[in-house]
Amino acid sequence: MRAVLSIGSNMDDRWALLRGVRDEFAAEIVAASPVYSTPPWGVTDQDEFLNAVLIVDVDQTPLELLRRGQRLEEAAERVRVRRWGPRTLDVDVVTVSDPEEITSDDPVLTLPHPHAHERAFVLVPWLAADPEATLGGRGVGKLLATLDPDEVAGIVEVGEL
Ligand code: PH2
Ligand code: MG
Ligand code: MG
Repeated sequence: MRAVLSIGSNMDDRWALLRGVRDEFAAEIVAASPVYSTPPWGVTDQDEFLNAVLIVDVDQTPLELLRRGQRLEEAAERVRVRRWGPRTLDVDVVTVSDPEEITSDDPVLTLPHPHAHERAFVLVPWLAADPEATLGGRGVGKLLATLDPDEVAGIVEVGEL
């Protein structure tokens, strides 16, 4: 199956943490976005994030992929302090396709990610990794056009993953 992963960090060595995820999936990556500096979304009194998107082909179930991401979060000594708060590493499964996009209302792994469509820090990197990307049947470029232009403009490319 193919999956879109949104990865983010706003604590410790953010570049090394994101590159650790890239290394974990090295053999399975189909496309990777650049890295972006992004203002914190949701809880705004925290440091800027680095965000990127990886598109991977994995021979796993969605839940196995989620656990794999969570193991990377644990290895980064991620502590869940508060919802949407600071984190060393976040690995979110945005969509899974096999080959059609899978939907799931399982609270452990809701697919597609329930906030992806409204987050410029997910959609901008995703579109860079895959200009043809769709989410729930809608083009990611079209979804981006529905967001606040200031929010989109805040997503600034800062280098390669
Ligand atoms: N993740 C969150 C909450 N807010 N803001 C940015 N810019 N990037 C993130 O990855 C992020 C966030 C919850 O996972
Ligand atoms: Mg998240
Ligand atoms: Mg998460």
